[in-house]
Amino acid sequence: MPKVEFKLPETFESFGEARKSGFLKMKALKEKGAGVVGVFCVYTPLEVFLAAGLVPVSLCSTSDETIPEAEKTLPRNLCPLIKASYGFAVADKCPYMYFSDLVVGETTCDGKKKMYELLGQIKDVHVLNLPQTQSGQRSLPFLISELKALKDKVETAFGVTIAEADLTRAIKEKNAEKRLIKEFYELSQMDPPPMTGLQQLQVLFGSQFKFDLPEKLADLRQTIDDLKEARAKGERPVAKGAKRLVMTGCPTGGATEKVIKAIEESGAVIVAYENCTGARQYDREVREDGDPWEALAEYYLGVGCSVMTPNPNRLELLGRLCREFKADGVVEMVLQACHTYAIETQTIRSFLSDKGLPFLTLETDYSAGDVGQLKTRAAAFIETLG
Ligand code: BJ8
Repeated sequence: MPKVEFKLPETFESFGEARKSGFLKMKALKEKGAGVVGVFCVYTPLEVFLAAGLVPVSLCSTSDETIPEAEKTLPRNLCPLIKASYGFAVADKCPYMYFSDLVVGETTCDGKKKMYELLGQIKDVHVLNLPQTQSGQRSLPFLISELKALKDKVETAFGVTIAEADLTRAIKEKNAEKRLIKEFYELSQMDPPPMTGLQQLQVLFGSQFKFDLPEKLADLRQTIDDLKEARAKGERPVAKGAKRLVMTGCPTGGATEKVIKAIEESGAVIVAYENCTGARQYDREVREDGDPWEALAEYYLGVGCSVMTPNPNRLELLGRLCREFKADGVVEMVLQACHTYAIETQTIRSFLSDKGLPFLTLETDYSAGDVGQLKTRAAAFIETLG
């Protein structure tokens, strides 16, 4: 992307630094007696922990730092996200894991399921069982009962009681956060967008490590306002005419920023993330009326992840993002050895081909070894967009 002079709003930096500065904030929270729950996946219902007055946190899983440690136990030919998650735990290098009183895993892909068994030998791990399909009559009641089993576990582990009113309050709080994050990333519907895809990702990723909700909401609001003001003053961080791409696939952030950099250094811009770090997590809200356990189960059952079969919700969201963000094409990132996303690529390819949207899929891991190849492939794809 051609270099354009642009002064970043200061709040952007606070999001970029959030994961690191969050370590100290978490330490301070623990010293005040806070209960901490470590999580890995977007299927984990954070509302349950918030309702119990606990602090949920995303555990370290996005760097290759501890993969050699993990490979002493796990097979090398395994998704880097799973190896990194386990490696950080056994090497005791993730402060968030260290501070977690309870870790909640989920039965998403096979690799994670089996890794949680090993993790259970060093931490208190509760596994949330998920149905494998969103369709049919049995999935919703199954998930409701699993959410209630999680409630029981939390109540026992932390000596608390979760009343329905607490859960409804937590649902409303999370919905307010989702609305604001959506308002933030939807700014990139502008042409040209008011931020690069890397800047957008850093806010999305960093927002997971701000634990004080009112402070997080205030920072998000400030970031939105600053971006609008900068735009009104004529700031243009993205060149007019840059090809607009939607990202899809496995979770992005940390080591996989290399994929975003390869694309944006080749002249295109990522306008939206369908991935878990983005719209897959923030596009919808949990219903605020009726039974909160049912509402929660409906919401989580609707997450469009490739571990579900079939997975129509991913197609619906991806198609909508492409329309709303006026995409010129779609790039998918698949982590090495992630079978569900790698196979679902075929469905995505034919879905986008029917819409006449160019599609590139990039398989990668957390190492820096393929940066040159990623750049070559991204540049060649962007050139075909005209
Ligand atoms: S809701 S995308 S965070 S499962 S670990 S499936 S990359 S082989 S992370 Fe995920 Fe939840 Fe779905 Fe989102 Fe593949 Fe690796 Fe498995 Fe992975």
